[in-house]
Amino acid sequence: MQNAHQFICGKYQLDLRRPHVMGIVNVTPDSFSDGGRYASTQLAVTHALQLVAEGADILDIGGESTRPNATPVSLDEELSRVIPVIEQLAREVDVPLSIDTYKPQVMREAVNAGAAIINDIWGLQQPGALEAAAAGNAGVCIMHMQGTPQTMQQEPVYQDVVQEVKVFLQERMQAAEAAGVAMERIVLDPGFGFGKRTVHNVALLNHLPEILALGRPLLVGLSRKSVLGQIIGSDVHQRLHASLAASVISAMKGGRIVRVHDVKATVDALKVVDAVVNVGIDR
Ligand code: 7PM
Repeated sequence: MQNAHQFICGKYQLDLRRPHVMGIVNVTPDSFSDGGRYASTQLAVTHALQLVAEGADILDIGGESTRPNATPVSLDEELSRVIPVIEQLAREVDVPLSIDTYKPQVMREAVNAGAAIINDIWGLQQPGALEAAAAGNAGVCIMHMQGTPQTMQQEPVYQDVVQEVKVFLQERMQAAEAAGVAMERIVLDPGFGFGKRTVHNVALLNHLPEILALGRPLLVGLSRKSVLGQIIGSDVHQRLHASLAASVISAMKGGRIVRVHDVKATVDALKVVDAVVNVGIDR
């Protein structure tokens, strides 16, 4: 497939033949002090700058509204969390900023503030989301989810998880294109942990190449997720090594962007993958 590795997002044109690392930046109210909005903005910005120093290629900024089981965050609250962070980072770093939201108005204001990627766990299914994504020139990550964040882990059922995720992503990719989002602006994400049991997550990772056949780069988010806890039997703070294994497998199976908490370790691991896959082809 021609240019299946090229990802256009805002002013950036990423060559995803090298696996890219997306660092996670959560903007949450600072529960430990009374510092208010300014303090949580500065905490998030400082963390983001650290991730860039560690080699993050992309930053994913989220106001927590998309986290499974999270208390829903109002539109105004989400905007007041993420917009100041995006504005400041847009001035201070030269990597694409991604906004993790499903709300069309957050998409629009984030892009106006300097975001180059819209990361939507709802796959642009909310009313107005397709139009909001098409309005600017941001890249878009379309993710698969079965159910809703409140109910999705109750009893996820699939006949054929790989095929069902693939059909969904194909349909949403076509809907985005019909709405005016150029193919080069789209990446796809199987949505690990979003309405999937361990068997489903493992099957999706193993069969990533089938989803890659849709012709667009794949983003994979497995960092610290409970599927890894299920496999290794340890809590969320002891999942670094399992997360690195997942990133390496993802990249070797064709995943082009990995969304992670632990940037430096992931950058190092993926340099080894790149050296073998893209550099070690001579013989
Ligand atoms: C609790 C459970 C807290 C899960 C946070 C999470 C993805 C994402 C998230 C992903 C894309 C997390 C997740 N996961 N966006 N947002 N892909 N595109 O681990 O896999 O951060 S939230």
